[in-house]
Order: sequence, then C-alpha cells, then structure tokens
Amino acid sequence: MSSTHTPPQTMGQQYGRRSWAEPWKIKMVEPIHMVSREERARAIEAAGYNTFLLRSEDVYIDLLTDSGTSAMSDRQWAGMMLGDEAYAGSRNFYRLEEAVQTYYGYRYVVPTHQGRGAEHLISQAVIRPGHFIPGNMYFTTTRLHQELAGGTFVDVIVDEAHDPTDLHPFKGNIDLDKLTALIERVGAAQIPYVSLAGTVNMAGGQPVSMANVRAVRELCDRHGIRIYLDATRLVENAFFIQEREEGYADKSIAAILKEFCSFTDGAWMSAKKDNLVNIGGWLAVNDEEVFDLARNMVVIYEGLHTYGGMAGRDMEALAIGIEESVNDDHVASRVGQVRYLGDLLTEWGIPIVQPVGGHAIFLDAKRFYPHMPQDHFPAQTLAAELYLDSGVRSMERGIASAGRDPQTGENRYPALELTRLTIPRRVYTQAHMDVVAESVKAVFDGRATTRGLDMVYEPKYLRFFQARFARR
Ligand code: P70
Repeated sequence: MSSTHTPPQTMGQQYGRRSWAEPWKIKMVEPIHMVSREERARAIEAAGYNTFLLRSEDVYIDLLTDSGTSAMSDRQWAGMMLGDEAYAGSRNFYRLEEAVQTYYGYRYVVPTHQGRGAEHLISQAVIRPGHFIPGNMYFTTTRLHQELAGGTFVDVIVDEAHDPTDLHPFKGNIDLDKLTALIERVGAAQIPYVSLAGTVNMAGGQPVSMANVRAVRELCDRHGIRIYLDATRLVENAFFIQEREEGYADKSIAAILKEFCSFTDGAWMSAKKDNLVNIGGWLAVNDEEVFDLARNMVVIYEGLHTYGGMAGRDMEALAIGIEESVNDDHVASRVGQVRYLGDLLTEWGIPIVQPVGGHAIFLDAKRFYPHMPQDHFPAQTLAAELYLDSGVRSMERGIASAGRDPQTGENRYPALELTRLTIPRRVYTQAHMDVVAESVKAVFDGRATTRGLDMVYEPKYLRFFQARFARR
C-alpha cells in the first residue's frame, strides 16, 4: 500500500462523531433489480416521460413518493391478522379512534380511504362558494378540493419558503402580515379556516414552528377563524421543533405533536406517510357540528363511518402505526437518512432545496438547468434523465404540478421548479442512498446538453399524474 493511501471512513467518522443506525433489523426482503439502459429508454418513452406512468417493475430504486410505500413492522403485520371485518362497529375502528385521540388529541374521528378523502369531507363541510382559504403553500389535492367546494386558495407562507437557498429554520411558517392583510381585504366571515400543513411538502418538507402556530391561533381567535391542519407529515415537523426550537430539546416527539395539534381545531391525514401504512386516512375535529356533517358525508363517498373505505385489518395496522410513528429513535433515523443523501449532494455542489426537509431531497431544477425555460419542464426533464441514468424514479414538483389557474386558464408559474427524491420509511439502506447520489451527480455532470420536454397530452384535473410529454 502506498504511503498516500487514506483509510476509508464511516459516515460518523467523516463528521467527527459516532455513527448511528436504524432502530430495526430486516426480517423480510423484496428483491429489486435494474433493467438495462435500452429497456429504460423504451420504458420512459412509452410512459410519455412521466414517471407516474412507468411500471414499477421497470424501476430500480423507487423514490416517487413516501406515500403508502413504507415498510410495516412485525407488530403491524401481526395486527393485520386481528382484522374485524364487520361492516359496522369494527373493533379495529375503536382502536384507531383511540390512537388518534391519544396522540393527536382531537375529539372526533372519521376514517377515510386516504388523505384526499378527508380533504374532500372537510372542504365540502365548511367551504362555501366565494370563500377564501389561506394556507402555508398549496398542496395539489388539498387546493383542488378547496376549489371544487367553491373556495379560492391564498398562499400566506413566509417569503423565504419560495427561495430554495434561504436557510430559515422554519420555512413552513405562516406570514402573519399576509394573513392579516387577507382578513382585512375579504373579512373574517369569508374565511372558513386557515389551512395549515405540518412540514410543507411543496416547499421541500419545511417545518412550522410552535411559536408560529401559537401566534396564528391568537390571530384567528381574535377573528373567530378556525385552523385545520394537514397532519400528513406532522411527526416530522415535531422532529424539527425538537431539534431547532428553544425549549423543546428535552420534549418527546409525542409531546410536541400533541402540543402542536392543541392549537388547531382539527386535522386531515394521509396515513400513508407518517402513520406507516400502505393505505388509509382520517379526519379528526373538535367541533361536534363539523363532525356530524363529515360523518354523514363519509357514508356517501367513502363507506360507513366506522371504516371509511378501509378494511378492519388496515385500521388495526394504522392504529399500531400511529404509536410507532412517534418513537423518537424512529423519527431521528428517518430524517437522518434523508439528511445523509442531502449532505452528499450538498458537498458535491448540486443545487437542492436548503435546509433539507423531512421526507425528501428536492433538486432545484432551475439551477440544475439554467439554460432551460420553465415552459420546457425542467423538473420533469430531470426526473426522466435520472430514470434513464439509473432506474431511480423521482417526481416532478414544478410547473406541471402547479397546473392552470381555474379562472384564467393560464399556466401557473411557481417560483419553485423541483424534482423530488422521496424516501420511503424503513425501506432503503445507506447503500441505496449512495447509488442515488451518484446517479444525481452523473445527470448533473451531463446537464449542459440536456434538452427539455413539450407537454403533448394534458388532463383537466391534477394534470401531472397523467400528462404525457415528448422530447423537444
Ligand atoms: C405525495 C403524496 C399526498 C398528500 C400530501 C399532503 C401534504 C395531502 C395528501 C393527499 C401523494 C401525491 C398526491 C398528489 C400529488 C402527488 C403525490 N401526497 N396532503 O407523494 O393524501 O395521497 O393519501 O390522498 O403530501 O406527496 P393522499
């Protein structure tokens, strides 16, 4: 060995600390394999350059989403055997109801098949035509349900959220001045609720501080406005509060989660994320009148109010998943893995949204492809290029996702043009993250000659799911 040889270092050693590892070991495995470059080229063309239209068999490492893609624990699988598949009054529903009440603290629970089912119920229950719904950045399905109920979404997130390089520790915060200005402009009576998301998906998984939700509560109390929470990734939000906000370092994730919820009037949940199940959701509120409406409506759209579209076994796995999701070691390792990938890319000078959020790395496609106009779909292009390079599947979160303004029919041009590498919970290893990082680097190194895409088929609703593209 030559004298210039440097011994390899573990991740911990590179950062001058002891390494940590996941608080689980693997009991069952699912084989995956990489298809050839020719097959990938064929597959992405057949998919119209839209990663939502790829077959998962053609994917090597699937970072499309963290939704419904987590690994369940042995306890959850055991719970599946305890499914009580009664049409009405399933024992598993009462377990789920109790878990939501215990960990989130709301009084009434309505089960739904997934998050958008709950968004539909709350939107139809409280939004009337002409209403305005302020929120900390839009989410695709959330905003569409608000619009379909006759409302207009108004973005009141802090300006920092729209700048991928700003290092603000709580880029998910609501700007109280923007919210006050909206209340003064349209009147509190026209605002059925503030739509607050814990870790803001479209901003890069950015958290909301406890101080902010407390202040929003005070403001809303003065005007008699409710606050409903998108609790989809609120556990991860609690982690950032524990890490970054004064006075919370010694509080548990569970305690922080419950305190946060206490400032709100209810929440909708895509249980496919934080709650560690493959399917499921819920709506929970404190107001009995809103509950009555939602519980009545659930039987039209989802199923009886004690299953809401889930099987009994799904509700049991969900009740257990809620308990597991607030485990401090679990959350630290989950966010730690996302950060591991983010640190590699940051060190290599690849433009990503900073600070790294809770569930994903968001590549900044505008800075990745500075030569490409937004009309040529840089983030969509980047997702296709990554797949071509290595079979890694990611998701566009830019102009295709933003869709068109329902009034004018014009394209919306979001400030953020991002490609999301979303990490499922308890699924991939550090070695997978290394493969992903190297692929991003390879695509980055080849960026100068990359050309964009044209949209050749555009569906009316949530176009990004089914749109088709062609190479320019
Ligand atoms: C994702 C998924 C779902 C989601 C969410 C937040 C903050 C509600 C929902 C809806 C799936 C998805 C959805 C739309 C576009 C792309 C991907 N997010 N609120 O991958 O919940 O899917 O259960 O109906 O993130 O981010 P659900």
